[in-house]
Amino acid sequence: LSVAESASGLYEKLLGGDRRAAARLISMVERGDIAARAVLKMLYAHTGNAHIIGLTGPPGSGKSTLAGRLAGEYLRKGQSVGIVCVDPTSPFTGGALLGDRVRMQELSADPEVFIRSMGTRGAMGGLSVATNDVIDILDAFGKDYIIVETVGAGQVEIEVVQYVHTSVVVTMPGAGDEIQAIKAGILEIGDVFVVNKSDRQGTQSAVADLEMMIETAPGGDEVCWKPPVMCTAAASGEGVEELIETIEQHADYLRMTGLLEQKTEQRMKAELLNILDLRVSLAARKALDEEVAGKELVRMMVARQVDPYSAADVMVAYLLERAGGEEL
Ligand SMILES: Nc1nc2c(ncn2[C@@H]2O[C@H](COP(=O)(O)OP(=O)(O)OP(=O)(O)O)[C@@H](O)[C@H]2O)c(=O)[nH]1
Ligand SMILES: [Mg+2]
Repeated sequence: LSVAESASGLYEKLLGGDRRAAARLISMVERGDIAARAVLKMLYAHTGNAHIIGLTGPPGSGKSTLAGRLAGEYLRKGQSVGIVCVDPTSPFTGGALLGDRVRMQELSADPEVFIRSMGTRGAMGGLSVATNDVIDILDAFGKDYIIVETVGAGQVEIEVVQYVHTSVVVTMPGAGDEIQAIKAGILEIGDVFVVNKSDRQGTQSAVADLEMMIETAPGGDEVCWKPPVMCTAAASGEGVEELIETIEQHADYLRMTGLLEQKTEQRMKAELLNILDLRVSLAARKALDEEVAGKELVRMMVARQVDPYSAADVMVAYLLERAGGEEL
């Protein structure tokens, strides 16, 4: 089977609603198989219809449980859902779901839900690129909602939030340190805040803390959307319907204000930059590790005949020269 043949075959099947084709393509993306690119190129014209929801927040706050509940609720309303779990702290899982995500496993049997779990990839930036690819695949596959769960705080989380339309930050009562962490980084990126595990003590004070932070956040006055703080008990499903309504309101807000287009533009730019970062750095690494010209350059640096900046000039010119080729 030639690559071109299987690419268009896969493309046809995927658009025809073949789940296995979608799963196959996603696995290719997860493996970093560049043959996926040909299909992704064809699929792109069919993307842009899904509403993308991000779930971020401290470990154990209930993001996966909430994702499952949201998906269940959307299904009940006759809408289809894809779920992507991005976990930069775990090794590449090959799409397997972690053992504790029982409810997710249950859901994954439903043909209208599609769940994938993405772990760390070898290359820097690879996870962001792969995540974006999977979002595009699920979007082209016709999912109405795509839920992206990111585990753990940090750079990846903030990066992934660039790809979502509505960013939901999930925390829980009594997580004082976690709320501090939110204050430090995630406050700026939340469109909706959720205090999950509202069946536990301390829910009201967690809500008050968050509301206070939002109130005093810099720049808060100029925007029309004030991030609401909501309560859910994902375990029992309480508050999930209200959360869905709020997500809908945020989607309407984005559409009415033209912010949706702005967000999309931002996402496209980030997507392109991520791909470029990855490809350029991979090509540079390969040249330095394996090619005569690259090895020679390093040798000259060792001999103090070339400084790192001049070496970079040489390398950029070298890479640009063959930028039209397949390798970059
Ligand atoms: N009491 C209570 N427990 C909950 C609720 N929602 C989730 N949990 C429990 O909290 C634990 C963590 O839930 P997860 O959904 O795995 O949390 P998570 O944020 O996805 O966790 P990581 O992906 O590991 O960061 C599980 O044992 C859940 O059963 C809730 O509303 N109330
Ligand atoms: Mg989880």
